Amino acid sequence: MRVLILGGDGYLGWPTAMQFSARGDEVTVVDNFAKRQWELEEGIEPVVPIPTLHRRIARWQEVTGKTIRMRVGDLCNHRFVYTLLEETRPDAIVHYAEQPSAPYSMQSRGTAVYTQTNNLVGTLNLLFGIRRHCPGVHLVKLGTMGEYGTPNIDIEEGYLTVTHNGRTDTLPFPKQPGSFYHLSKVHDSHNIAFACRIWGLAATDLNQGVVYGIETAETRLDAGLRTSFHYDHVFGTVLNRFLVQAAVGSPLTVYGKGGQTRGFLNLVDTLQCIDLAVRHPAKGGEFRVFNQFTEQFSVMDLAEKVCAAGRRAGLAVSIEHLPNPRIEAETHYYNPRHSRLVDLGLQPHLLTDRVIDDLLASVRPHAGRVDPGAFRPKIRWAADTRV
Ligand code: USQ
Repeated sequence: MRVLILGGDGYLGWPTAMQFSARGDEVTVVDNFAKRQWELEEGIEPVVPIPTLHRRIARWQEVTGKTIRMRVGDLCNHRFVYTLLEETRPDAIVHYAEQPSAPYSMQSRGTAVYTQTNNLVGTLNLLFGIRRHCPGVHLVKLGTMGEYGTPNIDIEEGYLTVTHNGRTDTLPFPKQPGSFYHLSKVHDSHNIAFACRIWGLAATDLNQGVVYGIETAETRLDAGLRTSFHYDHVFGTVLNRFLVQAAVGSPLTVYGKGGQTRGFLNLVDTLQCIDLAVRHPAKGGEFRVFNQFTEQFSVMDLAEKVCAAGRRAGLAVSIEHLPNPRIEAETHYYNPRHSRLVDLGLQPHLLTDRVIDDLLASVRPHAGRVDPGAFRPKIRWAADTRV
């Protein structure tokens, strides 16, 4: 199968590319290295230095004998997208190539406009490129559980059947996202659903929860194949941040009460879900939605798990409740359905004590490189938001 991985230099994109290549698929990765520019802007670095994509691809070839092809370019340039699709003729496209940080999008008018322009225009160019050059391709698009927000009812997988004034229909589940980034994913979902409806394209929208973890079967093969792992207040996600904070003896930064509950999944399960979605494609005209996470936790549940793992490892770990820089419910109902990927065969790797101990052990050797100044949140949703 010919697979195109958009955003192939990133935390999820690079391990995904290696997994498909390892299984014998013909893989092309695409990136414009925008994330490396955002890191420079924010003055932050991944916990371990990440070699260039060129060097990682060369290393992959040395270690496995397999070839990953690369195209450098920006999806916001439609000519680049059209040429890419015309020349590679993919069977499946996995689309990660978006600005993924909620705090980054809430930093200023400029970063909000950039996030939505970058994410929406890139995806729109892709949809037009698919229609023109490969209308039969299966588009697997990374969305987010954050599209739904935290409604006071059960969250379904994409659609809700509603009876109103005696009539019944199945409609897109209502969306109440919590940042301009999460909103960009909602707008993308609408654009992709529309393209499926009017042009008969085939797409799977993966509403993914918060990912944690640093290693996959392929990153373990060689230190030069590592993926980018962030612990800073802009790109670091909550459990990854807590693990690094614990490793260096900094208090865990719980925002507000910590009752915020989200769906979570291990990086290795992200790869499993992508593989399942690609191997079981949506049909022409279908806009298929899966909720992609394996279990749910509150922020305090995670902080307590990391404290306990710290104790088992002989580390003194404490929790600090910081004023919440975000505007979000700190105690709320949360019950999203997530059975469609399990129906396809997903076998979850859950967050057991053993797993969390291994995660902590894998970040500890890098403690000397950590900048504790990157832990404290500096971007606020309101009040002093720069305009
Ligand atoms: N939080 C803390 N302390 C921290 C960091 C975060 O209490 O040090 C809290 C946040 O306030 C929030 C929750 O933890 O309530 C999750 O925050 P996060 O930064 O881990 O995740 P989020 O901003 O929601 O975004 C991340 C990814 C994004 C993806 C999303 C999935 O950056 O790309 O779409 O997770 S989901 O959350 O399900 O929407």
